Amino acid sequence: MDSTHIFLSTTIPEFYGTVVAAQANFYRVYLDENHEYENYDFSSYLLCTRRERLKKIGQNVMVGDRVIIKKSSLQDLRGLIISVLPRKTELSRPKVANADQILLLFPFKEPELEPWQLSRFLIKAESTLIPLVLCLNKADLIKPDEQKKWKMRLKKWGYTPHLISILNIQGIQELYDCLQNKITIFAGPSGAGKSSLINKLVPNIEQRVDKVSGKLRKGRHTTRHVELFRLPKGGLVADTPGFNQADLQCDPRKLINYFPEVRSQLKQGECQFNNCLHRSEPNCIISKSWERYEHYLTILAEMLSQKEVEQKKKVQESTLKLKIKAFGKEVYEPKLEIKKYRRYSRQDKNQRLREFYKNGDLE
Ligand SMILES: Nc1nc2c(ncn2[C@@H]2O[C@H](COP(=O)(O)OP(=O)(O)O)[C@@H](O)[C@H]2O)c(=O)[nH]1
Ligand SMILES: [Mg+2]
Ligand SMILES: [Zn+2]
Repeated sequence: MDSTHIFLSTTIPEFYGTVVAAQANFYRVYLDENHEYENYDFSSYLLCTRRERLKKIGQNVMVGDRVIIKKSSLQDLRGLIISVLPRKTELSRPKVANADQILLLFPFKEPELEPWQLSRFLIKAESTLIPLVLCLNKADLIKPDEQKKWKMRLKKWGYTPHLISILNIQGIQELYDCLQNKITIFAGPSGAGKSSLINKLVPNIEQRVDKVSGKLRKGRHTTRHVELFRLPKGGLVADTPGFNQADLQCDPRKLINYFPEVRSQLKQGECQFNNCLHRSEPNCIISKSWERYEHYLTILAEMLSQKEVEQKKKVQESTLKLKIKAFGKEVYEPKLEIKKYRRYSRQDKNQRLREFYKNGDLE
């Protein structure tokens, strides 16, 4: 080892960075700029592993995590993740930490904008409690007055959507501004234009764009791994293969909170019953005359029957035990079947041996 190397390795401080991709035990990390190192090229990514101690304490590293990195030399494009900073938010599907907002992208046409499907995606996104940006794409395929009608309608739903066309570059700059210096997760049905939008916003990447084809005119999912892409002027975006409206799941009592058009009513008072589901209970403060009230009732019924099925399962599957993990997270874990899996402790073994000799029997 030459003297400059020793000099560097003892003086290189820790760097801060963001994990943009993860695969097996390797992490791609993008470092924050550090003005002490004027000549260092902060545009390149580091390939990192995580410190052994993090594994031992069960600290996982997620895409989106803010991390502290140790490097052995300034030039080396590798690094070691020595700690993970506390997360602001955590999404499970896709597994992303610190998302600032979800951008829900829907097309006006191809496939046709469908209120019920849009509503489900909106509720799913709202249930994450991460701020939501609604964006309607392919504005080139419908007339301006139709666009306006949708805008008015969605205003009544509590949203101010961005109307864009990736094809005509309509509304892209305004959208770009709202993505700056934030981590944004793109969600929406396949065929909406998520990959096309990422291609437009991030230079030099070629996300596969699905051909809208087949009888259903639905694009296929081609995006698999979650990866954050850097916007030229700051900010990170990711596509989401896993964000699906079909797996909507929430506490029936919380469902009403995911409808912004009535959320304010909840702040103005209280229903007579604190477990009110806002159907036909007496002295309920939620009005019944809003367009999506039907959606609310249908999804509520779905959530209630889901809950019922779950509760039945819980009773039946007494082979599961409930474990309360960090932050009060409830996790069901299988009880180990004693005969098959449980290892006997040494004390147990000795006891069994003693009994074996005492009884003189052979198993
Ligand atoms: N007419 C029109 N087509 C678009 C627009 N944006 C995307 N598309 C098309 O919509 C299809 C699906 O796009 P893609 O980006 O793969 O959608 P994803 O499934 O959400 O990733 C492709 O054929 C795109 O060329 C647009 O603004 N206008
Ligand atoms: Mg795609
Ligand atoms: Zn009520």
